[in-house]
Amino acid sequence: MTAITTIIESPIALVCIDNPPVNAAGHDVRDGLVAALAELAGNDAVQVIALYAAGRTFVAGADIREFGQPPKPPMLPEVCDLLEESVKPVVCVLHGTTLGGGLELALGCHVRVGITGLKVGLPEVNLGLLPGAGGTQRLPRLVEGGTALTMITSGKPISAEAALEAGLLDALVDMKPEEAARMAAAQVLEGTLVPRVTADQPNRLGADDLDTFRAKSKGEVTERALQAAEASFLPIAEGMAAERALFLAALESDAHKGMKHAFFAERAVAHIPEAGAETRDLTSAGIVGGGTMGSGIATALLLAGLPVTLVETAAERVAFARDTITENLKGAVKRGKLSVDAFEATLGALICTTDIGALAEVDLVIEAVFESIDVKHQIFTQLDQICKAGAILATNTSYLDVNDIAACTTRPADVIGLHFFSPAHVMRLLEVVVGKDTAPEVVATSFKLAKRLRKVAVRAEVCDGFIGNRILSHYRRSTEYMQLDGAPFEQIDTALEAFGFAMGPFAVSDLAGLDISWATRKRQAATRPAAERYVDIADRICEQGWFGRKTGKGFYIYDAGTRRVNSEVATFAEAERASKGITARRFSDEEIVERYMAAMVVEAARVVEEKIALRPIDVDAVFLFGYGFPRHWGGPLQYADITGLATLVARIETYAQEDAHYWQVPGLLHELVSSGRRFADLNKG
Ligand code: T1G
Repeated sequence: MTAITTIIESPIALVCIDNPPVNAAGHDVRDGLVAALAELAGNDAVQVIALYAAGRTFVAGADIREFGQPPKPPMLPEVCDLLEESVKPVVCVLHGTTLGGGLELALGCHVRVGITGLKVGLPEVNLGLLPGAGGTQRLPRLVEGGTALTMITSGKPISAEAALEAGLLDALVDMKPEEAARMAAAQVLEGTLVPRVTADQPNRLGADDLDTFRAKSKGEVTERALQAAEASFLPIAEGMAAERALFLAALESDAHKGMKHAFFAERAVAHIPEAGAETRDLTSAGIVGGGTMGSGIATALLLAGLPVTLVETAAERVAFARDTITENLKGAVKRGKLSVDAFEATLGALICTTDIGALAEVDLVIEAVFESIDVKHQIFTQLDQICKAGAILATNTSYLDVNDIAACTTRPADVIGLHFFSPAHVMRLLEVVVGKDTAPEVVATSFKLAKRLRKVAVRAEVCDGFIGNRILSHYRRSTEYMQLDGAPFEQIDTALEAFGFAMGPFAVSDLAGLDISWATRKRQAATRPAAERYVDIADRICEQGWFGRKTGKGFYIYDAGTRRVNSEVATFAEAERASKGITARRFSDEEIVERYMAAMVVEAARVVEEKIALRPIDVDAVFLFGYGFPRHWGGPLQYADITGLATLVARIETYAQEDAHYWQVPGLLHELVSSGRRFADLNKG
C-alpha cells in the first residue's frame, strides 16, 4: 500500500495521505509527497493541488518511532518548504487530530480547510521537544502572538472553531475530507478562497508576548520552545535554521528520551497476552461500598456513560455516597470533563440502595469495601449467589489476594482485581490483577473498560501490593532509614520534589493517612524478617492520634490551607536515634534522590523478574500514571537505563555495606549488566 496517492481531475489534483493508524509523517509519507509535488509541478493540466488524508485523522505528527534513528531524508521541514514554494496553490484539508508535524504541513500550504470535529495542536512539548518543521515560525504569522505561544508552549490542541476564529483555518466544513478537498480546490479556482504564502504574512508575535510567557515558563522544554518562537523575529530562513538547531538539541535531551518513553508506555501496556480474547458486553455496573473509593469508581463509570447501581449497608451511608458522587460530578463540570447539560442525566444514571439484590442483572460488579479479607469473602459469596451468569466480579483491593477472594465463589474465572487509584475518577492508572483462574475474556473486557474510562490499564499478577504498592512499600523504607540516619523528613520531601515528583513521600503519607500505613506495618509485623531495620518514628506520630491531613497533623501541620513542619517529629527521630545508638549524619539532596531511586529500581526489577509485571515498561506506566513519577524521566526503569545499570549496581553495593538485608542487587540487574543489556531490551518481548 503506498502512503501517497495522487488523483488527477484536471485542473485539480487530489493528493491523499494514507498511512494508518494516524497518518504519521514517516519516511514513506515524506518521500511520497516530494515525488507527488514534483510530478504535479510539471503537469500543465493541473492548476490547484488539494492535500487531504484517509482514515480517522489528517497527519497526527512526525513518526515518533523515527526519533533517535538515523535521519532519513527528505525531512519534514523540507517537505513543508516545498509545499509553500509550490507555484501551484496547495489546499490542505485538516480533520481528526491534526497535530505537530501534521499541522506544520498544513501551515506550509496556502489554504487550510477544517472538517467539523477537528482538533489542531502542537503537542511537541509533551515529548520534551518543540515544533521542528516551521511551526514556531509560521504559526505566529497566521494567528496572534498569545494564541501562537499558548499552542506552542502548552502542547494542548484547540477546537476547529477556535482555529477558524484565530485565522489558522480559512474555512470549516462538515463533509468528508475528499469532498472538502475538491470543493476547496474549486473555490480557489473561482477566487472565493484566496491562497496566501504563510511565510510572507507579517509576524504577529510581540516582545511582550514572550515576556508574559517567559514569566510563567516551566523549565528547559518550555524555554527552548520560546527561544524558537523568538527567532521568528529574524528573517524567515534564519528563523527556520534557529528552530531546527533548537529542535535537534531537544532530540538529544534526557527529557525527550523520558517523555517519548512515557508516550509509548501509555500504549505499550495494552499489548497483553489476552488482547485477542472475545470481550463481554458492559452496559451496566454495580458498586459495593460507597466510601471514597466506591464513590470515586462510581463517578468514573458514570462519566464513561455507564449506569451504576451502588450498594451500601445503611440509609445514611447511601446518602453519603450519593452526596459524594454528586460533588465529584460537580467537580467534573468545573474541570470541563462534563457539560452542564449532561450533569443531570449523568447523575440520573445512578441508583443507590441498601439492597444487594439490585445487582442481579448488572454486567460488572466492583467491590470497594474495607480491606478485610473476611468482609470480602462474605460479599463475594453473596455476589456469587445473586449476580447473573457471565457477570464480572471485580475487587478493588489494593493488596489482598485475588485468588483467595475468587476461591469463595463458584465462578473464579469471572473474578478479577481492578485496583483503582484515589481519586478514582481522576487518577488514570488502573492495575488489572489477574487471578490464576481469571478467564482471558474477563481480562480483555477489563482493558476495554479501562479504555472507556480513559484510564491506563496495567496487567499485574497476584502478590502483596501487586506492582505499585509492592514497590512503594520497599522504597518508602529508604526514606525512613535516611530520616533515622539524620536527614530531616522535610529535606527528603524537598529533594524529591526538586527531582520532579509532584509531592514528597512524607507529604504523600500525610495525604493518604498515616493510620493506613500504620495498619499495614502492624499487619506485616509478624512476618517481618529479623534482619529488617524497623523505624518507629511514624508509629510515635500515630500513637498521638496524628494521622496526617485528615487529622490536621502528621509529619506536617495543616491549618487554613497552609502546611508547616511538625517539629515534634524531629524529637521522635532524635529519641529513636538515641535509643539505637545512631549518630545523625547529613545527606545531600543528590544522595537522597539516588538512594530513593535505587531502592525503587531494586524492587521494580524484582517485580519484572518474578513476572508480576509483563515488562519493564509496564512498571514505568504504573509510576507515571499512578504515583506522580516525573514524566521527563519516563518511569523508574527508564530512569535506570538513562542513569546506567552498572552505576546503579555500584551504588546499591555501596549502600549494602551499611545494610546488607535491605540493599541487595536483584539477579535481573546483575544479568542485564553482565549481558550489556538495558531494561528497554526486555520491552520488546
Ligand atoms: N508517531 C508514531 N506512532 C504514533 C503516533 C506518532 N506521532 N501517534 C500515535 N501513534 C501510534 C500509537 O503509538 C498507537 O500505536 C497508535 O498510533 C494509535 O495511537 C516535527 C517533531 C493522534 C491523539 O505527539 O496524541 O510532530 O500502540 O492509541 O487514542 O514538529 O495517538 O497501536 O501500536 O494514541 O486514537 C507530534 C501523538 C509528534 C501526537 C490518537 N504528535 N499521538 O489517539 O490512538 S512530534 C503527537 C497522539 C512532531 C514535528 C514534531 C494520539 C492521537 P499502537 P493511540 P488514539
